[in-house]
Amino acid sequence: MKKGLVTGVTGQDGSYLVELLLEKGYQVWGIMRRSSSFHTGRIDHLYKDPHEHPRLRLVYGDLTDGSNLSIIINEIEPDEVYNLGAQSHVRVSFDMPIYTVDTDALGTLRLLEAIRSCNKPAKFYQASSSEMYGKAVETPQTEKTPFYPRSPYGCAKAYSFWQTVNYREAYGLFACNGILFNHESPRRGETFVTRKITRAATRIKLGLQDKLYLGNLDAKRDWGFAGDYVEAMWLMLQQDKPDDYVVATGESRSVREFVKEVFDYLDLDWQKYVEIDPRYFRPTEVDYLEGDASKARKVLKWKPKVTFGELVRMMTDADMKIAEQEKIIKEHEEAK
Ligand code: NAP
Ligand code: F7E
Repeated sequence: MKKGLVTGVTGQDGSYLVELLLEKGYQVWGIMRRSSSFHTGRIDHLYKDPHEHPRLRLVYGDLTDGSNLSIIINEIEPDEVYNLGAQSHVRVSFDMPIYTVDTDALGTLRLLEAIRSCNKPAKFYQASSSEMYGKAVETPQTEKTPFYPRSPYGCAKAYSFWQTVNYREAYGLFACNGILFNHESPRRGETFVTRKITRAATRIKLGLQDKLYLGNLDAKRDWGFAGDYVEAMWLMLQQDKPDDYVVATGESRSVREFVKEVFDYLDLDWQKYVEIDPRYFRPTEVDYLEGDASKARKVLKWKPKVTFGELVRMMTDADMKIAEQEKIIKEHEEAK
């Protein structure tokens, strides 16, 4: 049985990747940070009943603690390591640049070092990001497009990208970068723009909220579905040779278009509810990203299955269910 180790197991992608690895018959270990409150909501359905999924185990660890990572890797001796753990919020990375770099850049290096010093080094997947293209020098972006990061997050991810390439070339590690463009789902963190919009719009529809405050509506992103993208991660580690791949839909839309699509679906006029709050602007913005995933399509035989419209409806429907529950609770409280 193959052994997979996932950092960032409690995050959006971690949850979809664990589902995929379990489906494929892996024994999976997830590295989880210690927290004062529960934060396993995205994987509870996989983990809560250990009889149902005895092949998923969680261990405490942190990308800022190299000795802990070494111990975990040496004990488990995984066949594949997926490094999905990160301080993944671009806006927050301007507020916490040192922590972001410690986790997202040095954290990767700590993990690579732990793998390199193992008797049987694992295959390695690095969660690289389209944020590395930043102020993009060409459109669409491919594996050959030079990086121009525009945030501490983007800079940290560019560092990790090159460390991954260098460990492959210097030590022969089977190490791959997936350069993933934005991918969303009903499990997306609520402060990323897509989920913020679907949460607010469904609450507005049910009278639970009056306004939605956003920043730059002109930014354009290539948005796909997280469930499709974790499949590309796995495929990279099943190839004969390690390499780097762009994973994207090839279609780019503005934040404004995303807002309109969601509000139209709910039969609401978005202009009545959306207001601009400069607090959400970034010191340096990434204006326009659009990926060219031809290489992944050709070599990995990967392609996205969920369309933009389907993604919007999937997220809005899921958030409508949450809003409906919130409304019941609110009415219950008011009736007391
Ligand atoms: P996410 O939902 O924010 O999940 C991040 C995960 O990393 C969480 O499990 C978090 O744990 C964990 N983490 C944070 N700091 C850590 C630390 N110091 N040590 C160990 N774990 C830590 O992000 P995601 O959307 O799933 O993204 C997964 C990865 O892909 C990230 O590396 C992200 O930067 C990258 N990426 C994402 C996208 C995208 O569009 N989603 C695109 C390109 C690349 P807690 O639950 O405890 O917070
Ligand atoms: O912002 C604009 C904002 O925070 C998208 C991460 O997963 O994808 C993600 O990073 C755009 C930006 O994602 C609000 O200025 C407007 O232009 O949803 P986001 P991101 O910054 O693209 C990449 C690929 C990653 O790797 C990251 O880990 O939307 N925007 N108004 C807003 N953004 C937020 N968050 N909130 C707003 O109110």
